Amino acid sequence: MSDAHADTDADPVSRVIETVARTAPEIRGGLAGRRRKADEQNPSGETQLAADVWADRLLEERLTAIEGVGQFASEEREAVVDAGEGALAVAVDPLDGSSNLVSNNSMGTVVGVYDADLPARGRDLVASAYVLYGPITTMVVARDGEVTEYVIEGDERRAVGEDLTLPDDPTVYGFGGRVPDWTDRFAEYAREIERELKLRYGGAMIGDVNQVLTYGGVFAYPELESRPEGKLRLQFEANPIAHIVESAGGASSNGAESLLDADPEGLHQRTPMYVGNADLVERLESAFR
Ligand code: AHM
Ligand code: MG
Repeated sequence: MSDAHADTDADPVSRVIETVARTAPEIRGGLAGRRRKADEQNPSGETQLAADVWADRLLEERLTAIEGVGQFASEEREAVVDAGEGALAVAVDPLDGSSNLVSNNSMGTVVGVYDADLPARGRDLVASAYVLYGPITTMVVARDGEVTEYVIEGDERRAVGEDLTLPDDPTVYGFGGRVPDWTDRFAEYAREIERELKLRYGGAMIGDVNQVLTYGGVFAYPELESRPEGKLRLQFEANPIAHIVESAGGASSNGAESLLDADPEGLHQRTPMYVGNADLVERLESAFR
């Protein structure tokens, strides 16, 4: 990788980011042949695709080899993997939105680098990133309060947007779950938002969040009647995305407080998730109060 070859001396956080960037084209390159179901379920009880299992193994092998990484955990495996000595814990969703692989739509890889043992609070994140496998492969990284977007082409990673912030004038929203399953208080909020913004929902959190980062707006996978805890997982999905969105000047919430302040109860714990422009997230919280 052009900016990663010198990475033997890089700090471990940079090495994690570089390793994910280097692995992304490989993950992408192997998707075409891995659209079938994998006769297994992940710890959240969802059917895995061959691609989920494969991306998980690639990332595990490479990220656990990094000096300074002591723990590795993934949405696709039950327990935390002991990676030896090291203060950092890396949590990944190897292929977010992988059901989109069947219909050939966007997907992503999500990474959270925590300076604490897992499960950890979002405030313990020292960096977070996602890769978006869209028409092109991009990577968004949050570190030290700054968000950078890169284009990944072959073994090159080129910064295309520095110090990204959410546009002030939001235009898009994307809400998951079936409308009849929404709680009354969320449905009421959604009705207001629908009048102001336009719907952009693709079924992969990373694709939908990237639209919010690009155009401004709000993404939610809300509390549901059938599942008050929502669908997305705190360690692998909600925390890293909240960290990125907050670093870009936006806000996050679980309905009551910033996702980054939520105390983790378990590795695969789910949480309702609301992220986007600060005023839109504040309106959600005040509607819920
Ligand atoms: P996954 O990580 O198992 O792919 O699940 C997460 C995905 C998110 O990307 C997306 O926001 C959500 O599940 C969509 O769920 P649904 O298909 O139920 O609308
Ligand atoms: Mg996911």
